[in-house]
Amino acid sequence: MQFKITVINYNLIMKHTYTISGMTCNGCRAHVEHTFSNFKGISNATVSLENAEAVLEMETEVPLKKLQAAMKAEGGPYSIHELGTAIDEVAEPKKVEDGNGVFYCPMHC
Ligand SMILES: [Cu+2]
Repeated sequence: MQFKITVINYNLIMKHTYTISGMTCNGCRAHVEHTFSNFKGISNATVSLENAEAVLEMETEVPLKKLQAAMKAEGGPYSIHELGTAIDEVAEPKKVEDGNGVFYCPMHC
């Protein structure tokens, strides 16, 4: 008896959008993006400061808990949540104005 096994190699990329809280400037945005860009299983990460959202592209489902752990391990006031379910568990960082309308990020980024 003979078996013929055909492997179909398809590239199915899932895109998931998450809510990110704790970002106050573009440096924060870059930091979060960097964290997830280097995360195993994630092929691409795009973070929007304006929408407080991250779009993560992955080939296999990465559990939210793992993403949250990665975010926590990075330090900083950032956290990742299911889209639209961010709880304000992180106190709003204080913004300091220098008189020229420039805000400084508490993360110094
Ligand atoms: Cu920042």
